[in-house]
Amino acid sequence: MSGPLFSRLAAPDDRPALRFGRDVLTYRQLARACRAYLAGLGASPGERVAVWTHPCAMTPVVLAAHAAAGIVSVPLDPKLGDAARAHVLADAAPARVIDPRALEPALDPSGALPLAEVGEAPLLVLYTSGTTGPPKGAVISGKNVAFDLDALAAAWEWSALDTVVHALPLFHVHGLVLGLYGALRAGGALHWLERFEPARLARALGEDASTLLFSVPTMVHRLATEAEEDVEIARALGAARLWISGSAGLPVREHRRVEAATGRGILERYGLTETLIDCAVRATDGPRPGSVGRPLDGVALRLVDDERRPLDARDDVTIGEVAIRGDNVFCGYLGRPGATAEVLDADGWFYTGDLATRAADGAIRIVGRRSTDLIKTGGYKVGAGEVEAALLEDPAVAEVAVVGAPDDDLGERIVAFVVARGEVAAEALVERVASSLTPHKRPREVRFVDALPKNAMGKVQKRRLLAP
Ligand code: MCA
Ligand code: AMP
Repeated sequence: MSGPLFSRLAAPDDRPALRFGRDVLTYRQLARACRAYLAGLGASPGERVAVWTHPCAMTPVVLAAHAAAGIVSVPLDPKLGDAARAHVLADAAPARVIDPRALEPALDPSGALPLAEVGEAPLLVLYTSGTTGPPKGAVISGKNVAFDLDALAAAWEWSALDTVVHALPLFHVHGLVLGLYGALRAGGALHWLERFEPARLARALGEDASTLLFSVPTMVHRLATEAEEDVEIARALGAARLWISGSAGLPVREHRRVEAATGRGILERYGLTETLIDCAVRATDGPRPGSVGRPLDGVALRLVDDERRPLDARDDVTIGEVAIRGDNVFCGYLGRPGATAEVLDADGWFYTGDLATRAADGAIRIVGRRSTDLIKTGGYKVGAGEVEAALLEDPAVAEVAVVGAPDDDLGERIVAFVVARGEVAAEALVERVASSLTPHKRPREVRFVDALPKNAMGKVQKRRLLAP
């Protein structure tokens, strides 16, 4: 794999590259905006620069400029709370922290954009939650990104004619790597919406001839509800060339609702921050509700048992943990060789923690997760441990157990079971998590209990908390 990540920026023309609100940047304008920004930044390739990913026009410009020039981005959730921000900034130790809202958009007409060659060097540090402890920085290389995007382009017949439309945050793989980098690597455009509103998303789909709609299941659920009530929205959703869902499982029920309301289907794909995207239903195969499709070309996938021994079954029944090997697998967790060794073995296999079955044709069905301590809510991964630690900061909280309860809208809803040792309001606990971690990690429900169910070893039995 060689050449620049975004080859259209090497010979920029007047095709649209980025659209945000009323702002449209062509490739020529994007190249000039990147050049002006990079000249002011003065950072060298390989340097780590953190970016507050505020929903503003300069955020994708800054992130594209870094990726093009080989500067390592550390994208930050703009709603990060105090404790989480202190952790990430100490852990990543970026040379600079950029707030794109403070940048003057400028176009520099002189010279060419300095474009880095795609290689093994890091391009991104993405913070992702584990079962315990604070989030870890997953180090992703340029090769990881380029390989994965090219495999996805093949799977979706993704080309320069396509405009990606999404309302996802730019501090995770989905919105950033697939949405922004993917659109630019294909030589097409990204239309980024600053917030998720079904009617605006539907309108945006009507503004370009060939669109790819990227969504998480919570968005699909809400779009289906709107489409059932509004024929214009249904028609707009029906007109997208492809509608993709990922970041969490899309219930078959939601596939059916969308099909009934819009007459079209949704393609699912599956991945993780550490591996980028691993499996996708192919555009040529059409929708396959309940399945995330076959591994991408060049991605090796195994199902393994509890001892990490490969299972050969292709019966769509036998369940194993998904393990992945390929150029898409990350470089490791920043500064954490021990944590990296737990998930990445000496042969290059990455153990995902996801449980799945495999059909005769290799298509994968994700059926669960090894740990009850990882929660996917609204497509965001949240570690029960980090929420529990935040709640235990409250002196009135004696004990706490955080779990993900099934939720029609969010997939899973964060529920905190709290044993209190004094007066404390549920709202105060919710606010504590929102302000120390980030709002999407806040419990949606707090249940005060006299005691937590424990086994003979004194370990909290979370599955019993969830039992009806
Ligand atoms: C609410 N808000 C608060 C509080 N409560 N602010 C401060 N304190 C509080 N206590 C604010 C929120 O910040 C937000 O502000 C607004 O109120 C609504 O928040 P909320 O109810 O949390 O939002 P929601 O309606 O539940 O959001 C649903 C969503 C969101 C839009 C679907 O969950 C989302 O964007 N999900 C995308 C996740 C994603 O990109 N995952 C990819 C991970 P405001 O309205 O201003 O924002 S990458 C990955 O998983 C892999 C690689 C993969 O496969 O993709
Ligand atoms: P993250 O660490 O935020 O990148 O989340 C990765 C996790 O999201 C995976 O380990 C899966 O549990 C989940 N995930 C992503 N896409 C899908 C999907 N299409 N179906 C089921 N789970 C998914």
